[in-house]
Amino acid sequence: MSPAALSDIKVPAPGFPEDFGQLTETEMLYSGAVRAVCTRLENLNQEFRSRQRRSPIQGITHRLKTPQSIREKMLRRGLPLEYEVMRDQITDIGGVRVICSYIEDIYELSAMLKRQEDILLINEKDYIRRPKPNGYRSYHLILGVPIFLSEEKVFIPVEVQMRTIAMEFWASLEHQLRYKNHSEIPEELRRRLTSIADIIFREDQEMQQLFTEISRIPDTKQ
Ligand code: 0O2
Repeated sequence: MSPAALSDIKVPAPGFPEDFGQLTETEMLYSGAVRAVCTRLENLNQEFRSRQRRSPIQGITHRLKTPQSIREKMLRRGLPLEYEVMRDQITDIGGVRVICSYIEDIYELSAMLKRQEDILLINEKDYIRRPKPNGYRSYHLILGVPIFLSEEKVFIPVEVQMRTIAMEFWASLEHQLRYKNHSEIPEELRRRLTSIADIIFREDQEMQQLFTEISRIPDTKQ
């Protein structure tokens, strides 16, 4: 995989999406890219399972950002509602979330994905080593995924979020709390949320340590 600038990514420009139901070309491109990433992850999981007799991936989910949510994000960032701007600036229209068993599985799987030569690495954010101030932890990759059309190859950006079961537990509840509560969450409650994220992370580290130690015990059953 080679690093790429977003400007290297070529996507046809059919117009700004009003509704993915009507805009089949945009939907087709992004959902094709998302499916391709899911398949590659499933293949890696299968290989891992056959070699090490365990699955590093507990679950994979995917989604396409709705046109309304794309619009809101662009307006929030003060961007003009134009297809080319959306294509170049909004890199999480196609999103894949990978829930892993252990922290090290995330790094191993992301390294395997990054080694795939035909995928471009557009961006990488390690919110596990450098969590967000609110405690959010996850490993984000923005990949440029090749899609072969009848006459050309285009690269479509897909955001891959990789996190442990514990990180997912925190992120999904925190997301719900933020969206449920339209008013600002008071500082004291935000501090408590951050402290829960830190506690959860220590448990993740403990589980990783336990796993590593148990893996070193010789297998007498063989
Ligand atoms: P949704 O509803 O999940 O689609 P940037 O301009 O790069 O700083 P961007 O594009 O938000 O900002 O990138 P970032 O920080 O990598 O976040 C991308 C996605 O990660 C978000 O998408 C969320 O899904 C998730 N995320 C980031 N920060 C948090 C957080 O504090 N809590 C939770 N629960 N999720 C987070 P969207 O578009 O914001 O939302």
